[in-house]
Amino acid sequence: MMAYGTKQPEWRGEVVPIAWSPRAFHIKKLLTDEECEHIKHIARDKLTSSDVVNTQTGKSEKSDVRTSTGTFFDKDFDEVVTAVEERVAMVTMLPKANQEGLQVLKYVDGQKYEPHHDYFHDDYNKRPENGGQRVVTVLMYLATPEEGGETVFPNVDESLRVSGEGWSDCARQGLAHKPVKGDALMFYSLTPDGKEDIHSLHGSCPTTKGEKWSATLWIHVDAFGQDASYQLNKWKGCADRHENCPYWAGIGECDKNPGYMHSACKLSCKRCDPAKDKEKEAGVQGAAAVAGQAAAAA
Ligand SMILES: O=C(O)CCC(=O)C(=O)O
Repeated sequence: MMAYGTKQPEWRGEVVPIAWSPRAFHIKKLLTDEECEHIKHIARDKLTSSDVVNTQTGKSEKSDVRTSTGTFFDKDFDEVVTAVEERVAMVTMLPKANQEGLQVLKYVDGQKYEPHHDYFHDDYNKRPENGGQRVVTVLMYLATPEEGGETVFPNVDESLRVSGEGWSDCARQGLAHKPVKGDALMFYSLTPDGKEDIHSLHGSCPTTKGEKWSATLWIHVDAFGQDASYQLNKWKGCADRHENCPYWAGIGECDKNPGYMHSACKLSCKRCDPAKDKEKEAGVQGAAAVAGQAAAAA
């Protein structure tokens, strides 16, 4: 059990390991009752039927594998959403810039989400401007359903399967976790050495009585969306944007991990020429000076 009580006095929850394959943790009391109610309130009028990502094209589309309704929020949508995003950054020890916007889902009357991986199978969604691959998911429960709605991991060792009364048939197909309002489930889509973890296959069992509400934050290996554009633009020239680039390049990462390295470590991977960059910059400044003189003369 990990407690953050002494280092993070503002948060009194706990992180309890559930399994190591997949790497999954139960986060107790991540959200307050008021935060759960607030997020449901702002989501309620925006819910539409949920889409899935086509693994071939990377585009969103409707599908029978996911029958819930849901909606997305921009980052920092309001004070409560910002507070939740910051708490998740603290607990996962990954920057808020690497998070996607919050997704809220509602399941009733047997609605479910068939098992799937959260990591991307296509190149488009894991391009550097998108923060690369998803590394971890934090699934926050905003309500406690009366029956069903467990999050299930079917691709696990037999010994991890749940059994007995109190679990739905679907949950008994694997390692399962019951949604409890305010708690969260955190699991990694990548193994510690950065490979896609097939054991992170997971789904939502049918919610057969009551309502299940969840709020998901997917966290990437690098900055996502606007945060990524900002960082990439900041380093548009022939430069590295991480201090470890020379080291990574030295151990062969430019060839092993070109998707990230060729964009983030352009200089160390020799993907550009700093001398040409300087010439280009001088050219732009020279042109600006000439334009300035012309304007002054006019
Ligand atoms: O709601 C759940 O338990 C699962 C949700 C899920 O799998 C997802 O949003 O990727």
